Amino acid sequence: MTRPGITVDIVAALQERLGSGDVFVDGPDVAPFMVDWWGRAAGDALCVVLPRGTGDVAKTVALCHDHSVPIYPQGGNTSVCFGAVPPARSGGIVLSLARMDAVLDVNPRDSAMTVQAGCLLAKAQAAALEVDRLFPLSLGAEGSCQIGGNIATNAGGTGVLRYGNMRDLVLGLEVVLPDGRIWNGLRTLRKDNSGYDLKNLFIGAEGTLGIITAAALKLFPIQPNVVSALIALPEIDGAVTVGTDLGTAFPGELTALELFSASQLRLVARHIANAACPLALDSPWFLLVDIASATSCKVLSERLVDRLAGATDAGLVADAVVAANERQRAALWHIRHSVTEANKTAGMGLSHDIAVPVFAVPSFVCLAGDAIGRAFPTAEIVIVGHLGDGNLHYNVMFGHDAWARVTDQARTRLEVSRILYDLAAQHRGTFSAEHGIGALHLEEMARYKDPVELDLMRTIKRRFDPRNIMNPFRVLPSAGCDKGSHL
Ligand code: FAD
Ligand code: LAC
Ligand code: ZN
Repeated sequence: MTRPGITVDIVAALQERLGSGDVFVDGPDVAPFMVDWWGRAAGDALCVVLPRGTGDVAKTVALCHDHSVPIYPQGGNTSVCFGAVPPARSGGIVLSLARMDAVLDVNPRDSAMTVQAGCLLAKAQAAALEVDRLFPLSLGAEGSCQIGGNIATNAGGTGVLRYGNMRDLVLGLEVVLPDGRIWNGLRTLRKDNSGYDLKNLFIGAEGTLGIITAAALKLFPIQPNVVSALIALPEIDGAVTVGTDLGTAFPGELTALELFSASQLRLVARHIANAACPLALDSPWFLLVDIASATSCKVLSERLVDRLAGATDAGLVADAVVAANERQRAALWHIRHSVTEANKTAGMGLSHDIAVPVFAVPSFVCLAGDAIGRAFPTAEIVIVGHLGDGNLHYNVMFGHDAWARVTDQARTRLEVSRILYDLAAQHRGTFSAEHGIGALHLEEMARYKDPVELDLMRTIKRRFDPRNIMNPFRVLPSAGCDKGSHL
């Protein structure tokens, strides 16, 4: 990328404005910022800036704006679609929020907390618990991902069914705009109809419209009793029926409804310590459910067992285990939260993050299984998903050796994704449910997005960031371009 506007030594100018201790140029301090979580995308940058506060972010952005230097915002760098690392020869800077990790305020009387964007998700959860409140976003990367990254990707995870995704949990934001101005929208109001709801533009924008520096978040009462169960099912159709039935039987109490294929549980057991499935893996499908309530665990368990007995009599359930204590419950969730790590270790997983309406999940799974099986008979289909949200992580797995033997890997990737994304589109679904676009799905944006929607998005981007310095060539494909990852 050529940026004719760069006339100053931007690194020296940043070091002068911020201090050299906040601007890293090379060496081991810099390397981790350049490689994505999968280890599949690597780029480079002029430097990595680690601001200590919003003022530092604003100074950095203003300087980059004046000289048209691209900025690649980075949170915990757990993006699974190459969104947080710069491309090769980026000519830009990485701006990491890692040092801005403070919990600024936790107010149980307002059911709200305010944190800096670099606050780890796990730290925010713990701060809420300290005042007897719940911050309900939960996902496998919670020990490494940051609130700013969660907001920028509108993260989902396992609590969406009950609490919504990140967009539903944000009350207010502070954002440094692409020209260096600070927008302070850090309010905890539940109601504010005074004009456009600007915060929603930045949520899910993946750093293309500005840098989130702080956020006000919603807190919830803690449900004191939680019962978890793992359920084996002979049919995917039955999984949807059982899930819907549990939603009806436990209104407002069913907080998680997670789906696994048996192949996924086998893979986790093989690659992750202490993650063996407590049920025999001779059924094709499994559900992990959480039911959380003020009702006692004993009563919840009895109601759940009753309901599952009915489903077993109807032939919908093959087997089930209800966790008898907190240790068993944690063991079930350890399995769930280990899937991504296990899949990364297992081989080359071509992973897809599709969503379709919940009722259409069985049709999607059957048609996709047939099509992938025909086209790639040696690949293994490994599925984990947030069934309650119609969101499947559909992995087509090749062993490391098998993948090395694939002669045209790019073509294979494309063929696999085309099958799955075309089918998702036919089911009125999406090719990106919760992981975002990053640099990975630009081609799909061009192919599957309504042209009117794309046009509106480009208009917003141009208005906010006319110099195209904020995470350029992420999220939006260049006009007229229907391919190319810009990595
Ligand atoms: P990064 O990866 O650093 O960045 C993500 C994007 O946001 C990039 O475009 C970056 O430029 C931008 N960004 C980061 N911080 C800011 C900021 N302060 N201001 C503006 N832009 C910013 N996602 C789900 O939705 N559900 C899951 O269940 C889930 N599970 C996961 C499990 C594992 C093991 C892993 C590795 C990832 C998982 N993810 C999941 C994907 C990922 O989106 C989330 O981990 C998380 O939301 C990303 O946060 P981060 O701080 O790591 O952001
Ligand atoms: C999960 C990630 C992959 O649900 O989104 O585990
Ligand atoms: Zn997920």
